[in-house]
Amino acid sequence: MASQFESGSTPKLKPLNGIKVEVTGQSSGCGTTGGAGKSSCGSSAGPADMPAEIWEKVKNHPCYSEEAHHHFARMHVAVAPACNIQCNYCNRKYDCSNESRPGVVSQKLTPDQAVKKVLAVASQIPQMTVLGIAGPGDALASPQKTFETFRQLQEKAPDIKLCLSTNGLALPDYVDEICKYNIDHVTITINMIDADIGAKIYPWIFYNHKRIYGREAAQILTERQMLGLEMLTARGVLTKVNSVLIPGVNDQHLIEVNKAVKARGAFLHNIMPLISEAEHGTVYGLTGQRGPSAQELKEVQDACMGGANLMRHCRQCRADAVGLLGEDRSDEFTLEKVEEMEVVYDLDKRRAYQQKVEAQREAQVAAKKAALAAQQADDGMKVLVAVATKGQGKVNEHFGHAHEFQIYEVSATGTSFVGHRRVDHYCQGGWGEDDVLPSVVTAINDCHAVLVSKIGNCPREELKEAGIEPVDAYAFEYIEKAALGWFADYRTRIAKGEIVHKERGDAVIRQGAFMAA
Ligand code: CLF
Ligand code: SF4
Repeated sequence: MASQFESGSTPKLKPLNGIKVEVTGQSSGCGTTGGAGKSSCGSSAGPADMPAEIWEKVKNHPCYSEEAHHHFARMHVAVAPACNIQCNYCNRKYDCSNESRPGVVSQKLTPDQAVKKVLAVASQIPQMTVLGIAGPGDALASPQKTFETFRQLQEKAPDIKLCLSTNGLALPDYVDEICKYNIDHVTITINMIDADIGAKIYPWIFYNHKRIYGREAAQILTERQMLGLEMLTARGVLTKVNSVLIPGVNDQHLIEVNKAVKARGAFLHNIMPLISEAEHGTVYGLTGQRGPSAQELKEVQDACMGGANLMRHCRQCRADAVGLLGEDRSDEFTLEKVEEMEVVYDLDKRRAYQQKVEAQREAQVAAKKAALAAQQADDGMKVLVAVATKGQGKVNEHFGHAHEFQIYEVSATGTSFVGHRRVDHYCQGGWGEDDVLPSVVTAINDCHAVLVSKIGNCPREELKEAGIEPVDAYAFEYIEKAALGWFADYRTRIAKGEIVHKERGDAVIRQGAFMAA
């Protein structure tokens, strides 16, 4: 399939299966122009490197802008229970798309219930800017429920961006509807463009009223996905492609997928690790298909630099997630609780709050620029650091309270977000949990330092022994400023002969998330 189109700034798209598609308006976004495909663009860049109208669409979207994800929240409503394909990494007995916490029961909602919930969340969490429908099945396999929810929200909550996630099989049939309801952001999960590879990922699809198996199913799926992507691009809808990295199945192939989706106008490409714990009961889980290590994931992502812009801050959310990425406040908004809430959807209050957030975000960018200006000359050194944060772009979380660490690559030329690592809380009710510490060390084992707001003596010593420097000197500073400050100090200590720089090893991506959107 990769040979079906040519790379370059004006891709020539070969009709798929005899369907001729004219792609116009390809140049709306930086990821769609066939430019350099800078990784910063679309993930953290500002108006300087993208057209103003695209920046308007992405600047408050926590998934489409890495910078925004520190400040703005999203929520999902689980209105779409059915699915029209089977992925080997999914078992919806739990909660669609690889819910990794067996026993967690999400509430499936009617459109009316969903709208009520969105308004309740919007009134309590003013930084919630995006509503996504990401399952628990496929948003377009239950089109009435999905579009009825969007229709009502477009009227009742006009400042909330609408976002939809799909496997793409039904997508070409619903592009008009997507445009009709101003759904500006669509995610398509595309794991392959080669039906032989697809047959190892998808046992069947349900298409044109029948179940189709194996290679034939995968061929139809890839054609429909590419067609849907082209149609959305032609209509100016911002698209993100999610891919699940399955070692030995599609790892190297994802580089071809990246080129293919870029050529068809995808704005972002999000390569996520396979989650395949046996207890989830998925085909991959039961057959022992492993997920990638942190280094394997980063290698494929790095190999895609220069293609479609990359998203690396995905948290593989639940289909009913509420809050900042990596945070789950859905328990606060169960149907029962929403019923009892006084819901006041105050647009002015929401806007005022968001302006405050915007000012904070600008301060973060300014702090980063100042820290960069203070760096010594670049000698090519790059290291990873882990950061404990609970939002606002700051190092503001206690080591023992962190349920994830954000990983940044730091050099004299800047910082870039690499990913996050989930961990169990080290601190359990005031006491450090010794059993947990080794798993935290394994999760950030590729890092030279961990930046926290506070850390106790016991974990401090154990981290040092593992070769990871615990750092609380930058508590409550903006992350980039803190990381660059520590890096400058680290290099100074090396130059003075106080320490010796050593390479770090690989890290383990903890299984325990979810693959929707
Ligand atoms: Fe939801 Fe997806 Fe929209 Fe975001 S999630 S529908 S684009 S609002 Fe985001 Fe969650 Fe990753 Fe999805 S972090 S799983 S990419
Ligand atoms: Fe369907 Fe999503 Fe599950 Fe795949 S992961 S089978 S698309 S619900």
